[in-house]
Amino acid sequence: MIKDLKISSRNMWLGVVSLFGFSSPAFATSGVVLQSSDFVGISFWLISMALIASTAFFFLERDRVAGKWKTSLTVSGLVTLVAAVHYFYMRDVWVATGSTPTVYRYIDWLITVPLLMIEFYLILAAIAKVPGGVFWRLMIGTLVMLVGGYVGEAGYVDVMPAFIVGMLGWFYILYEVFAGEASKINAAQAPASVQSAFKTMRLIVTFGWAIYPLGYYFGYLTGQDPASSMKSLNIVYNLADVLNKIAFGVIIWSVAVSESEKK
Ligand SMILES: *C/C=C(C)/C=C/C=C(C)/C=C/C1=C(C)CCCC1(C)C
Repeated sequence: MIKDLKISSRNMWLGVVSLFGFSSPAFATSGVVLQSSDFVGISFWLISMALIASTAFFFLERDRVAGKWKTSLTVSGLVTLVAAVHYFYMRDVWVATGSTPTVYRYIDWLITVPLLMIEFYLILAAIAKVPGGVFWRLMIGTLVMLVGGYVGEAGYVDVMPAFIVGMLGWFYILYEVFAGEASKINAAQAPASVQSAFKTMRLIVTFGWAIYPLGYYFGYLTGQDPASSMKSLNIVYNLADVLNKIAFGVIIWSVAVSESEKK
C-alpha cells in the first residue's frame, strides 16, 4: 500500500500540470491583452512557456538517469518551475502596466540562484566527498550579489554603489568555482564528463551571468529615458534567463544521461 505512494516523475509532473491548470485563470484578470508591438511582453510569454516545457522535460527525464543524478534533474526542474510561476506574474505586471516587475524578479532570483549554486555542489557530491564550506561560500556570494542588486533597483540605495556590492558578490562566486575548493575537487577527483560539465557550468556563470549586470547597466546607468531603458532591462534579463536556467539544466541533463549510460 504505502509503496504505491512512491512519487514517480510522472506523478510529480501531473501534480505540476494541475497546479498550472488551477492557477492560470487568476492571471488573466488584468483585462489588458498582449499587443503585437509589445516585444518585451512577447518575450515574457515565450519564456514562460519554454520554462513550463523545460520543467516537464527535466522531471520526466529523471526516470532515465542513474539514482545519484536524479536530484540534479529534480533541482533543474524546480528552477524552471519556480521561474515559470514568477514569469506568469511578471508578464501580467508588464503587459497590464508597462512597469518593471522588480519584486517578482528578485523573489524568483532569490530562490532560483541558490538552487543553481546547489547544482554545482550536487554534481561534485555525486562523484566525490565535498565539504559543506563550498556550499556556504557559494550561498554567501549569491546573497551579497542579489541584495546589492535589489536595494539598487528598488531605490533604497543609489544604483551605482549597489551595483558595486552586487559585482563583488558575483566575483566571490567566480573565485570559488575557478580557484577555490570547488574547482580543486573537480580537477582532482571528477571523471572526464563531470569535469567538462563543471567547466561548461562555470563558463555559464561567467558569461551567461555577465548578461545580468549588463542589463542593470543599460537599465539604470546610461542616463537614457526610463521608458526605453526599462524595455532594455527586461528584455536583457529575460534572454539571460533562457540561457542560465534552461540551457544550464540541459547541460546537467546531458552529463547525467551520458554518465548513467556508461557501463
Ligand atoms: C535564474 C536567474 C539567474 C541566474 C540570475 C542571476 C543574476 C545575476 C547574476 C545578477 C547579477 C547582478 C550583478 C552581478 C551586479 C548587481 C546587479 C545584479 C543583481 C543584476
